[in-house]
Amino acid sequence: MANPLYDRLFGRYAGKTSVFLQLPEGETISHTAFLEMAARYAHMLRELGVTAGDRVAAQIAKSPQALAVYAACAQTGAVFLPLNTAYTVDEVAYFVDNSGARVVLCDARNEAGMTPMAQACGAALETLNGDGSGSFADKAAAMPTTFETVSRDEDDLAAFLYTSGTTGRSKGAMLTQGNLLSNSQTLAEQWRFTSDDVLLHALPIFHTHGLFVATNITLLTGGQMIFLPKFDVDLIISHLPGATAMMGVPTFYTRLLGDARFTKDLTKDMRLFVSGSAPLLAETHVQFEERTGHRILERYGMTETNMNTTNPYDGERRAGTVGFALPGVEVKITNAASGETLSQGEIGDIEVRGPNVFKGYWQMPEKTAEELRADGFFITGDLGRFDDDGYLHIVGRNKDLIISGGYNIYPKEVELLLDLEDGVLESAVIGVPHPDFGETVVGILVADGNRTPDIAGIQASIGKSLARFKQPQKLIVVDELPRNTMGKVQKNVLRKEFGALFQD
Ligand code: MCA
Ligand code: AMP
Repeated sequence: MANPLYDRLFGRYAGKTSVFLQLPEGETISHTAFLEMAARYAHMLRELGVTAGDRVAAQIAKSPQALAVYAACAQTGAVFLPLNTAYTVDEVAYFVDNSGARVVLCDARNEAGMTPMAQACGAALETLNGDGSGSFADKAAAMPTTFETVSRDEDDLAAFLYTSGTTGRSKGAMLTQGNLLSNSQTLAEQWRFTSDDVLLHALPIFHTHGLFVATNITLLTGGQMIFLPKFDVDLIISHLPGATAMMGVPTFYTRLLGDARFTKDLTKDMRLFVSGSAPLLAETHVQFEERTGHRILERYGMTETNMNTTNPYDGERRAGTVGFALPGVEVKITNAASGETLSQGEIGDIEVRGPNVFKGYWQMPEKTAEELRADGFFITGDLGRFDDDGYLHIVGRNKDLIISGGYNIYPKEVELLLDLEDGVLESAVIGVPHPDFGETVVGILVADGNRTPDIAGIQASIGKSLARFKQPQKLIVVDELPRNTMGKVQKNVLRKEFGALFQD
């Protein structure tokens, strides 16, 4: 009876008392204690009716317990569906309904708001809080500390991660055990992770970066994680001396550079800083090296594909590039419409194929067919080119996407809500440069002529259904939107006009 994901990430530590997690206050959690917690949770999932292939949705704070839910899903063969804690009940309702989740885990503070939604979707609702308390943990305490692992194979689904689309409707990216394992194995080798590593973990664990890259690599190689509840400069500074590696989005590094305590001496025992999820400015690269002597290693990935390319561990880490295709991963630059591969140096669509590429979007065969070719190449929606030395440069996006502090916002989703507001004829949502988040969201409105849009009222109204990070930081009323001869809104013109809004 085999279950590659569980066996290779978790089961291998059976009986091992070595430290797995260090918590900010100094407490540690051993591999054995973690496995026992996961086994109890696996029993709980079974009690709640979960069988192999069922979806378990979790909108819970980052904690060792939240990680044990992931392990419990692997052990029971359930599909883990982690959700951003910033999502509103409306947003969560869509994911629970669309995925057909059998169980929903939420923070007790959100229980009242989530109950009608869970009932309507026919899902069992339990609570699990950031401090480890909650109905799920309470009931699990009475369960046995071992669980017979459910047999699965590499082609079975391990997780759904929802990613929005240009239509504004989120799609559940189906990731298999093999997708996750092959990618973390390759990354661990490329980035030289061993059991001696201590990873300073400050990313959320509801996205690929914090869960499937940072956590899976550590589990695969037997190191430890200093597991912080979130990114906080003071916490990072106090824990850096005990760490060997850190992974982050560019905002982590610009915030650290903004603090005088972040010095060469503080980072002297570190061997690796990785950046991804959004473009790292070349100037951040330079400043970081000047300050610490370390060169950030930038890599490129997506929810649908895990990681695709990386700068080299040894050799030049070239600023403004995302390096080379990972071993086993093919990357090509194409004319996406014709599918034809372009010549070296030309700018085109980045397409990717390999064991890392997902199975498709849950119950959306037509969307899957639009982006995943029959020959296995996935059309990323990113635009790039290879330079003379083969480094991949991401030069733009062929998709209308804003990345703010590493979180993705699809303008269409925000525009659909803005268009429903009183006094609004139409809207265009754009991303503009922001010193902290890289990009931030701005909404451009055209009044319908009947009444002047009430900006504060609109902000409050969309805030009821839209996560805070997706809400426009500014709403601006204009007479009309610039359009091309085809009638399409020219967002590049808007981005140029409003591009300096947040510049110092
Ligand atoms: C928080 N806020 C944000 C963001 N985060 N607004 C815009 N964009 C954000 N990313 C809001 C809060 O709701 C709050 O609103 C205000 O900003 C200030 O909050 P603050 O305390 O400063 O924020 P924070 O808690 O420090 O969070 C910033 C952060 C965090 C540390 C950059 O967003 C973060 O951890 N980002 C990482 C995301 C990530 O892991 N991405 C990987 C995706 P108010 O004050 O008004 O209430 S995976 C992926 O993309 C692919 C696969 C890949 O390649 O990795
Ligand atoms: P997500 O859908 O959250 O997985 O976001 C994936 C997108 O993040 C990619 O399609 C890219 O547009 C962007 N991305 C990830 N890593 C990088 C990077 N190193 N540089 C530029 N963009 C990146």
